[in-house]
Amino acid sequence: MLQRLHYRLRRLSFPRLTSLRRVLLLLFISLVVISYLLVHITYIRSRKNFDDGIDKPDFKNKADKRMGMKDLSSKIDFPFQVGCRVPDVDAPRANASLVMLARNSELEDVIKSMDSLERHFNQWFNYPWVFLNDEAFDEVFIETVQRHTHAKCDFGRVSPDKWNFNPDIDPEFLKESIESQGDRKIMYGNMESYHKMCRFYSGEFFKHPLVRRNEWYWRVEPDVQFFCDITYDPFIEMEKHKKKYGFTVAITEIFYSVPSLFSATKNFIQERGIQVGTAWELVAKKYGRVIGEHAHEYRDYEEVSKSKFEDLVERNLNLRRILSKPNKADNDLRVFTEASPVRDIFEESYAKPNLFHDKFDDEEYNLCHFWSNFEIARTDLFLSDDYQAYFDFLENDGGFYRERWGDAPIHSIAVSMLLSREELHYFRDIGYKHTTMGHCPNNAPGKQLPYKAAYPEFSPQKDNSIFSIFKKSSPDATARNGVGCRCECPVGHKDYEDFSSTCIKHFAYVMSDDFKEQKPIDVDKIENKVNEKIDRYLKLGGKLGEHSIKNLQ
Ligand SMILES: Nc1nc2c(ncn2[C@@H]2O[C@H](COP(=O)(O)OP(=O)(O)OP(=O)(O)O)[C@@H](O)[C@H]2O)c(=O)[nH]1
Ligand SMILES: *[C@@H]1O[C@H](CO)[C@@H](O)[C@H](O)[C@H]1NC(C)=O
Ligand SMILES: [Mg+2]
Repeated sequence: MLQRLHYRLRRLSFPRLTSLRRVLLLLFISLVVISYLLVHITYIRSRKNFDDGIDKPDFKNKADKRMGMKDLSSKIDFPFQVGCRVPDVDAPRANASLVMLARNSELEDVIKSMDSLERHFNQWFNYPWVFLNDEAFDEVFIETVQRHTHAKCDFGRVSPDKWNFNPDIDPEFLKESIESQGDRKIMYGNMESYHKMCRFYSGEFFKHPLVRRNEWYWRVEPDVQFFCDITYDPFIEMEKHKKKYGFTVAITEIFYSVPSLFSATKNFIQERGIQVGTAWELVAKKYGRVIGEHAHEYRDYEEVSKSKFEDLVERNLNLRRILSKPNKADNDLRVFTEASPVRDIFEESYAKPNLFHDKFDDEEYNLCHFWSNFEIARTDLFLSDDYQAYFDFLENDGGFYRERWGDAPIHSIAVSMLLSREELHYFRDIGYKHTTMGHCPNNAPGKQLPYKAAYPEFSPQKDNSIFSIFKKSSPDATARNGVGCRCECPVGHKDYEDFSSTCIKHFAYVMSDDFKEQKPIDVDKIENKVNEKIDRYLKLGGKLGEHSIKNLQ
């Protein structure tokens, strides 16, 4: 056997090399070895920096205006832990499970998610896993999954009557509706199973005995990754801070998947007499705020800043004055159009085209939703009479097949409708990725601790391969406002906070200390104020429309 191997190797050996070639080959090999060592040392160094917790804030970064660099904390919501703590492995646990819906065929991706969550969190906390499937899990699935955790695993079957659409729906109509969404190229629109999955996660999920047996659930999906160590118990912290729903990523929904979800919701709110709370502004965009005699001139400008709005008022008032002058000179208008800094208003339109109207009572869905493939939430929130009535209402509406309503926008609209702002939580410190999108926070400067595995298979040596440096990079450990614990982000990671920031920006705004519910814009009042300023400007010798009077005291 060995001899044969030896023989084969000899046959493979190089032809005779000239001495020059030998030298070149030697040089090449030593180059490879040296660069290997260099990269390795840098890697170990960067790792050591984390472990020693010697990261120092670097204030030269102050100019960086990216969302990811901002402090998003407020009095009502902030990370439960900035940086690391020593996991309290003996503390009492919450009444909670980690829950994943999966098919037998997804085993590999299921394991990926499990390994990642076990490594970054559950090795210290040992929360039980629950797996759900609309078919029976096979032996291989059950055995393999159990080998990847020290915690208990339970396997549940979703019965056909809970998984399938109501048999009273005309099957022809159902088929046609779903197929037509494929024709219109709505992402996943023509996959019946996808519609069923969304419907399941919207309502039946919470009623499953293996979910409702717990006060809390952490939803996990196959093929997700965690980047930071979660060294505290998120359920216990949620409880302590009276939170009911937590997320890691908030992005905008594809409009065409939910064209009538919001108006259906508004119907439900009216029918059931729901009093929406302070969280409603997270999803509801309000229109019709402009009031006053000349309100019609400003309907499309509700969104512009206060100072731009005043520019508009000033322009209109100037125009009105010029046009009402008994002997107006051509010059009056010329000054106004050529020299005035408010001239650009003529060229620029602040009004966004409103092509898709889902408006109802002057409100519109802003399409923001919490990505529901990660959720840490109270089960009873979704088992409440109000939520279940909402689900039944949506079910009767038919949007789960007529359109492609996702469980993410439904959960998001529901928590915004039923909760107050204080009850929502952004797990900004949890680095997370599914498919192409994700979040990986900066590490908290000076608040890192050495990593200590709870089981040998998670010891750092196991993960010390030279190649891991090409897959991971530690995010800027000196960045301002970092919150993460030992985060290692994929090389080239683009954070959704920086690259798809509309919704998280809006969330941070609604949660901020100085957030106020949007008040009406009273044009009469603004006109009076601006008119006074124009009068004063003219008295000082100014010409109508010549300068913006904004900076006049
Ligand atoms: N058991 C079972 N699970 C399903 C079925 N359809 C979806 N799922 C589960 O639900 C998860 C989400 O479905 P996906 O099709 O991945 O939907 P998604 O995450 O919105 O889409 P991607 O971004 O493409 O991953 C899957 O990973 C499965 O675990 C199904 O028919 N049966
Ligand atoms: C966990 O919570 C569920 C649902 O609220 C409850 O029925 C159950 O008794 C609780 N279990 C324990 C051990 O407290
Ligand atoms: Mg998926």
